[in-house]
Amino acid sequence: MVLEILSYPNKKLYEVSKEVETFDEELHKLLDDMYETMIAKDGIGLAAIQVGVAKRIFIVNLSNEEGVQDKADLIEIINPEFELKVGECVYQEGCLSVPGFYEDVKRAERVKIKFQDRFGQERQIETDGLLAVALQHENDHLDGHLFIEKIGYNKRKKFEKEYKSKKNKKEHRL
Ligand code: QAP
Ligand code: CO
Repeated sequence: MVLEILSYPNKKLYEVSKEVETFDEELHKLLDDMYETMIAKDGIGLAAIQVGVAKRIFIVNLSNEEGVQDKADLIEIINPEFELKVGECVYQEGCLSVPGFYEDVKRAERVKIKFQDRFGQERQIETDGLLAVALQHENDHLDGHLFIEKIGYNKRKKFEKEYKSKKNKKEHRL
């Protein structure tokens, strides 16, 4: 089932998500619906809070070397904890909850995270590049943060201007 994605400035997006304690059918259904929603909206990452569920869950599905977004590469992350963050990199980010806006964000270059899979099994990933960026972007959602909070003052003003202009156009159409 494709779920509705909450978008800026929905207050729910600023909530801090809670740890998952039960790895049951309901969790699996949520993960499956999140995947369907992310694919339907052309995303590469999605956190549960973006579909209104305040649980520490996100998914990431990057394209492979052939440029194919293969479900075999889907990563489901529950209760993540960063064990290492090193270096610095800048990547142009977007977010399904901030549609149509993309901006450079500075993050750690290499990360190591410890997390649980859909069965509650403990896992680890150490990575860099786009996957490291995606893990940090999605993890921020669990603490109620959006990437637009990490951009510089002038870029934030540019975002607010674009957002207000879009909102005005929408009101005009009514
Ligand atoms: C987070 O972002 C991310 O504005 C996932 O109109 C960002 O899937 C991971 C999207 C940067 C790594 C690097 C955004 C789709 C999708 C839009 C997304 C839009 C349609 C964003
Ligand atoms: Co996002």
